Amino acid sequence: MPLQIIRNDITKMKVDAIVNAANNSLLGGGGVDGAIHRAAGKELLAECRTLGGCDTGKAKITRGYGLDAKYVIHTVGPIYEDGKQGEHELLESCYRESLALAKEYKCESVAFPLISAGVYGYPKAQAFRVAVDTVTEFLLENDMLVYIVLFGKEAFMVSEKLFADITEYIDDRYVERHTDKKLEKIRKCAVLGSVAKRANIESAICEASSAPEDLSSRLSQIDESFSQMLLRKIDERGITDSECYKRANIDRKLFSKIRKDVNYKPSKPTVIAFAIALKLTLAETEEMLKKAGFALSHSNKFDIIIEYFISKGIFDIFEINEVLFAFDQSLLGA
Ligand code: AR6
Repeated sequence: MPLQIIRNDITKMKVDAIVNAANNSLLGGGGVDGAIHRAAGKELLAECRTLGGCDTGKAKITRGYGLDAKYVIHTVGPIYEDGKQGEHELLESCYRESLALAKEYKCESVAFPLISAGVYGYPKAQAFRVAVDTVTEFLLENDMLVYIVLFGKEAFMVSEKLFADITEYIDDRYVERHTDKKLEKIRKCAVLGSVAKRANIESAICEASSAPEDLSSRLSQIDESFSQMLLRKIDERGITDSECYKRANIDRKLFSKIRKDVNYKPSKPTVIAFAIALKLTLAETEEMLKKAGFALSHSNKFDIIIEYFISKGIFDIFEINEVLFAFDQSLLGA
């Protein structure tokens, strides 16, 4: 099941468990720790007192009390010095140990803040990378919905170089279209054209329905559906269904719905998520989008960002989602 990156206050998350960036005493503090204790109430501190503290890189679990979450998993991140004191391994361990506890307590959903990325000084972009990589590795073997919750304006994770490249790519394709009056006119004509086209299609449908003997032969000519195309591509790529939906950051249940329903109508981000998982070319992506009634256009940033990654042959859905997130666009997958 998938990884979601969202912007929120973690104390507001309706999940089975939220993770707390605690200290070795487990007796509360500032930052997210303070916010969680305030929202959960005094009983949380009372239970924490019974735990005997926690080592750095380890995790302990309590109930959630006043929170919407059933549990709080308290983990202690490393204090960042210079990156050479085992900080990376300790931080990875925080995520692994927390996820293992969540699994043991049969949590289906869990939300993490960026451990160590506040008072403990871990550079935010690096802390984010560790979070995404460790959670992704866990999700390859386990079914769980994991949120990485960013707070306030934390949208720093995309490297400056990548950010600049994509901004330029967007500018080249998007701004030009929207500032050039001639092109705008052409675009409007195209829209009118498509209205006319639709009118033709509608009249064709009317004709078809007024001639029922013709209808079944017309219907038999309908193209392969989205779901059929998806399953065919999975076979052609020689990957398993689960490899495909995991790479697409798609929930197993949604995948089996698509598998069972030949006429399933997916959303645009879902189609693109599968296109990325299957490493389709731009032309193949367009073809798959068409099956679901969509297209890529240069008049929105989401499409241009997707086009950027596909044309560069970068098919890491989490990397793409980081960028989409940084540009305030919908994310791919569930
Ligand atoms: N929801 C989500 N994220 C938050 C929230 C919130 N309500 N509040 C802060 N963050 P920090 P650490 C983000 O300092 O670096 C405590 O005093 C914040 O922007 O809370 O692991 C403990 O008791 C940052 O990205 O935790 C320890 O002594 C991230 O949460 C020490 O701080 C972690 O920031 C732990 O330091």
